[in-house]
Amino acid sequence: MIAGFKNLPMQYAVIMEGDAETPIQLVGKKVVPILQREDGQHMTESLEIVKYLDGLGEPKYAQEVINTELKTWVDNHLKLVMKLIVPRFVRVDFTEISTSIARQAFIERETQVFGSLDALFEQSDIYIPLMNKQLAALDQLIVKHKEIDLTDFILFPWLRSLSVVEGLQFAPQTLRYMNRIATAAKVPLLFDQAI
Ligand SMILES: N[C@@H](CCC(=O)N[C@@H](CS)C(=O)NCC(=O)O)C(=O)O
Repeated sequence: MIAGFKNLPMQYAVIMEGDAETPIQLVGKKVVPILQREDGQHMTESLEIVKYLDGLGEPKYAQEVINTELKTWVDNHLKLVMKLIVPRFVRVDFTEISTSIARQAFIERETQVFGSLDALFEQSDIYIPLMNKQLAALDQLIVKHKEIDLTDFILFPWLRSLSVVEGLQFAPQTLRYMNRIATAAKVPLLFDQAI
């Protein structure tokens, strides 16, 4: 998101799911994202990376202002969001799971946390109406959020993830917000892969 907002000349490399060796070599643990800076140092922690890259020039997009209502919305509904996105993420087309070995590694890692992902997918009929209710409530909060700040780096990724869920109803202001941020950050939504 931050690289897109700021038009930073980044080079991207995908660490395949299941590849522990590469991140451990770079930063000593199995984690993404990882930023290699121009000075050769590596950074982890997405929000720290955002703040570092934001500091490289004007204009600024990641001012340390957090809209607490939106942050609370995310915190309160993250478990529900995960129940909807995880059983779909293992099925769709992401580069980091584009080999059968990587996809299997992802399925195994998520199954350890969530149990049967097929069973979770089948429970969508229960979770989608619950999520729709919370998305309607979100619309009331999102209209009050005007400027881009650190909040958007917390909220938008989850809304983008939810765009992979067929049958969710994003309320009008939320949909407008998602399209606006996706365009400005050059991070496409997932509606075309929705299942
Ligand atoms: N707080 C960290 C969380 C990083 C994180 O949990 N990354 C996940 C993927 S989104 C991960 O690397 N999980 C370990 C794994 O893939 O084995 C951040 O925001 O960067």
